[in-house]
Amino acid sequence: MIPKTHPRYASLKTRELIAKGATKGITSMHGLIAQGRGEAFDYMMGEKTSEFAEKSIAAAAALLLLAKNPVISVNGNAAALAPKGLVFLSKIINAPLEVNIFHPSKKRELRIKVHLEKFGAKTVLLPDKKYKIKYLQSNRKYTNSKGILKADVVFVPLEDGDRAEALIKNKKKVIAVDLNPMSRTARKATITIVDNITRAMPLLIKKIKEFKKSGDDTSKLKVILKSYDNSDVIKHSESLLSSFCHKKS
Ligand code: PTJ
Repeated sequence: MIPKTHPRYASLKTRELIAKGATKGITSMHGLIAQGRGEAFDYMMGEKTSEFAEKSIAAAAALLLLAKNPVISVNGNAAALAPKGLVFLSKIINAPLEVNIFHPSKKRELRIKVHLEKFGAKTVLLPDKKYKIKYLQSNRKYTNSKGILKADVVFVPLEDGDRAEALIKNKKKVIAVDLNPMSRTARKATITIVDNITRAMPLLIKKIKEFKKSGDDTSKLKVILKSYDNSDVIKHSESLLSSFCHKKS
């Protein structure tokens, strides 16, 4: 058991979730390495949500509420770290969850689906080899015709490489959650939330609830989106990283 007084309590609890995910066969072994990389960036950014991440979260909430066919893409890491939040998000914006994994495994896809259903998910779509998105070679190209294939906005929490770019080329808007502001995903996404998924999910849900409660009309949400500049968020997140390096030298 990790004592709550441990200075790295939150980080160690997150590690525990990923390790459990791997033991249950939800998260791939590679997912443990991805988590380690994320932890390093999180450490350098002070393990808290920056004001720039908060801006991205507000813009993401606006975009999800304005979307006609939003879809939440789930991989092995996201399923282990934030199942409750992902399921809740799918309910409040009325969007399906779609399993989409990089390291191919039919068994793992099914396990992720069952895992999300245990957390109350109503619709969990699985990729279908009949439907592919263009400009992508990896296993991530397979989609569901009721999900990512027809989506206008795809929520993509923590993943590798080139799918964000491919989704954009397929005329979709992409919301990424990625602790590495230098990653291809972070740079190519429409909106990049540079934050740990474990912190970003509750904040995103809170923002969506806030917008819904205040009855914000679409024009107000559109203003939020119009004034949002993703390259500025990336720039400031990188500055945060470099200021950490300067502090230590
Ligand atoms: O389940 P699969 O097969 O789809 O595989 C999923 C992983 C994550 C293993 C796969 O997509 C992968 O290899 O990803 P990468 O290339 O390691 O990229 C993951 C990105 O997520 C990196 O930029 C990490 O910094 C970032 N990251 C890791 N943990 C977190 C994170 N971002 C937000 N919150 C985290 N907890």
